[in-house]
Amino acid sequence: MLEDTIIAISTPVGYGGIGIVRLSGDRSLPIAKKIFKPRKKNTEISALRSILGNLYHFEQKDFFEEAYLTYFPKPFTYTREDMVEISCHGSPVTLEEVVRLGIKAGARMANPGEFTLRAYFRGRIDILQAEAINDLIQASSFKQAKISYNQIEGKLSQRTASFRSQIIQLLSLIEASIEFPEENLHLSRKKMSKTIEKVIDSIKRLVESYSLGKTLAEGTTLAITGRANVGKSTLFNSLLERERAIISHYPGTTRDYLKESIRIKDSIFTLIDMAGIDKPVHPADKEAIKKGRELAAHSDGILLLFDSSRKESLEDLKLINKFKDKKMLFLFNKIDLPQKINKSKLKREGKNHPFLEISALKGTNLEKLKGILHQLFVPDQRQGEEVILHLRQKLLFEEVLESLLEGKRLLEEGYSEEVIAEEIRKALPLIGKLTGEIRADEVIKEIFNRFCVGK
Ligand SMILES: Nc1nc2c(ncn2[C@@H]2O[C@H](COP(=O)(O)OP(=O)(O)OP(=O)(O)O)[C@@H](O)[C@H]2O)c(=O)[nH]1
Ligand SMILES: [Mg+2]
Repeated sequence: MLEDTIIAISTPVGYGGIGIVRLSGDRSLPIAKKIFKPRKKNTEISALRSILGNLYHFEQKDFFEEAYLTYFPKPFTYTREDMVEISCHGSPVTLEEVVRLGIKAGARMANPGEFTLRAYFRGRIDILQAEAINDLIQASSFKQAKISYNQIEGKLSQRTASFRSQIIQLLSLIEASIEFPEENLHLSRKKMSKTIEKVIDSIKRLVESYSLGKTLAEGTTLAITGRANVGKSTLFNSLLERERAIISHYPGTTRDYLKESIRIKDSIFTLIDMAGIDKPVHPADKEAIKKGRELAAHSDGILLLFDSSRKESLEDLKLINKFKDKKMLFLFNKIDLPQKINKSKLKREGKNHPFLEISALKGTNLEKLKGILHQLFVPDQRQGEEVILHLRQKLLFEEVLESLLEGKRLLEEGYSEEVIAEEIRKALPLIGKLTGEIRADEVIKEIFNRFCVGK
């Protein structure tokens, strides 16, 4: 597998100003030379320089495109192998023909993420860095892209390595006291306890950073719910700044749900507009209401709308109760009209849920609403601290944490050093799994399958 020379289009599918075909492996240059001919006859292809030339069709025996070729000799390349990049116009048919000819000349079509997989197999990057490369490419905000860039540079890997060395240090401290029990036992126990607490604290913070990581990577899903006719679709459209949903003064206008995303500052919010949760009138309402309840229950948060130009009803109270355990913001809509709703009663019913008065129609307080949404749903990033973006990483760090916490407990309860050491040592293979030092084929397959071909 690793001996093959691989080839793929590295630029996105579709038409573009420029398209790039990449090769990696020992035969990259000889294969590329069959397709690419320098414009100036007898030009030596020197390393790390773009050379102008033409693409040669060795089956049809003629030229078909202008191109630049750049040769990157190993070992200081993306994959640590010899690499070649051919850039020409971003025409899908031409690029595909280049790949086809490359394969005819001895290359193999690359699998998704195989260039990066090679960088990992050849030890240039670890799994944390490989994950970060894909994160950077698919980042939904600049903030997330910057976090991923730092991880590609190795910040998270270094942090993880420092946990490992602190744990090893701790183990040697414990082992020393097994071997020389006559040394000041009390003192060393205190020292052990301090060291372990320090590591626990840093790992805890890292685990906590996942809530920000998840928000940045996946965005926040908000369900706009409330009774029929309260102005859900009007709010949905106003936040999107376009007429996406149909609005009418008849209750029951929206039946199928609508889902669209907006960006607030550095984060993506996916808004769901849905049918009003009310007494069904039409047979289709029943299904729509059921769907609405489900969507609301699975969202990250709820915008519960009330029509404040009308008296509150039992249905409003039911809705508050139904979602009281979720992150929820009360929105008193239609404040441009004479107010009839008993806001304090509803607020009391909702206990700690924040609220805001808006007019979805006139746009009153919508900027404020965006600010509150960001504040409520996007956790803060601690200055200079790493953020983890993957559940895989979070779960493994949590396991590390568990074994350290258990070690700490055993230490405090006066268990023998052997027992404590055995518990703490469990953390080491977990760290190996995190960085990919311990290779789990399933995990690797899953990670690299998320990549595009050509990366
Ligand atoms: N005056 C005023 N009218 C509003 C406001 N928001 C919505 N409306 C009106 O209320 C009516 C219902 O609005 P929609 O956005 O369709 O309400 P909905 O909650 O989506 O209704 P359903 O889809 O039927 O559940 C329309 O006539 C809107 O113009 C507001 O802030 N002020
Ligand atoms: Mg609607």
